[in-house]
Amino acid sequence: MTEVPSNHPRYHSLQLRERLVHGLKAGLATEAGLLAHGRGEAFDYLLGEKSHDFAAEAIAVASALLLTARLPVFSVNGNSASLAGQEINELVKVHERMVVEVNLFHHSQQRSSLIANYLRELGVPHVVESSVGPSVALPEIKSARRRMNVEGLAEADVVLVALEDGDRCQALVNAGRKVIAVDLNPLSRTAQVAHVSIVDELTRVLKLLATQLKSDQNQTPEELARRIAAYDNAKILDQAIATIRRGV
Ligand code: PTJ
Repeated sequence: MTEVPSNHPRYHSLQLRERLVHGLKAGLATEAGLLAHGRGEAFDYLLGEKSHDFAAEAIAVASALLLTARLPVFSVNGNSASLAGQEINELVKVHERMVVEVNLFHHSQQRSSLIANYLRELGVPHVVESSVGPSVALPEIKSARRRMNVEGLAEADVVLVALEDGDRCQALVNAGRKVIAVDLNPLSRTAQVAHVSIVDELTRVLKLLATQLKSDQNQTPEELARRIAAYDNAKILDQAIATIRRGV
């Protein structure tokens, strides 16, 4: 790993790059994942590489949805695992009912199992793979990604996706799931079709979400439901786009 001096002005961004390169070498991520990361970096640069109020508002609603869900599932791919394995582990520790399901765009069984085992070794308690064990097909999707594990996505009512492709996000919405998406690009189809779009960088989001879940644990279901009902995702996306325009 390249040593990034901690006083470098873009230390965090460069560290994330190193995490992804390491993930690629370890077989967790793909070469295409590097390109997806570069796109994310560009949007993060325009957003000032910091979390904004529109992300905080979306995170508060995400927390309410995840806490009131019957079965919350976090759909994890190679980039998410490489960038944020530790943050995923910390998140599920504060919301123990959350299932982590490995679901890949560029599917190979070897990589899926490698990611699942990597997360288990970090301490994530409930990891399943879309491609292992009984599953149900997600309508509209033709590739291997259509599989939904019966212990996870098949039964989920609330799904957290990160760095997701638009087709699958749309298919999950059409299949009745409440979808929370983490995506730095507010114009992406994923961000546009999700119910709650968190326009912010994944590792920052997961830390903020863990803190929010902790502080919401004693909120009443009525208060959480009020928060969800008052939320307007179109307004959040507009604010993110306006912030990028100002950044330019
Ligand atoms: O591991 P696999 O095979 O499942 O593949 C995963 C990738 C990410 C390669 C695949 O899902 C993909 O190609 O994704 P896209 O369609 O390029 O979408 C990725 C989106 O995530 C883009 O809108 C990026 O701007 C955004 N993004 C990239 N890095 C981050 C991010 N958003 C938040 N945090 C990031 N670190």
